[in-house]
Amino acid sequence: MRLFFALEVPADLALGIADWRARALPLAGREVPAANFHITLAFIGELAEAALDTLCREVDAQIAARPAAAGQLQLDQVGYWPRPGIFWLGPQTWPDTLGGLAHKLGGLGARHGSERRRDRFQPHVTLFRHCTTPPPAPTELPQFALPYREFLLMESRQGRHGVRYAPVAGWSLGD
Ligand code: 3AM
Repeated sequence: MRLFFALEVPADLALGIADWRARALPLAGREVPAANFHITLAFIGELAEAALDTLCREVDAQIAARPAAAGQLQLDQVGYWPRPGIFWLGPQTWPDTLGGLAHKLGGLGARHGSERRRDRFQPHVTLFRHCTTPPPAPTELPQFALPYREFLLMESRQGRHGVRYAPVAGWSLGD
């Protein structure tokens, strides 16, 4: 199973973001379908199905030891990372608790063999992949509120019509 931890983008917000993308940005690279919008907290990579229970119990234990808080992100900036060729939408600031959660989940992933990320955590929704040049600034600035009360363990499945993400487990965040 190919897994990652993520915050879900609710369907109505995803449609709003896709509408804004169509209005405010030229087509750049490959458009990510609105149904696939998410905010990755930590990438786990390939995990044997037999190890899934262990991973979930480790997350339970982490959350019990240090509960992470629910919150809200203001998705108000866009960015471009030339190396993966990704154009994204994300917040300029975010709660330390969210960065802490991403760090903890990344640590659990590392225990299961995934590479620890070395770059700074920047929450983001990938809008376009395979961009070879930086897209121009949006003609309309983004301003989307993304409330989050839980995070999910997602499975990435390659289908005939592209990649699809399916939730495998979820954890509520405290107040
Ligand atoms: O949230 P985004 O779209 O930026 O790029 C992949 C996607 O991130 C990333 O995990 C998310 C779900 O697929 N990803 C894929 N392979 C990766 C890897 N080897 C990776 N992130 C880190 N290392």
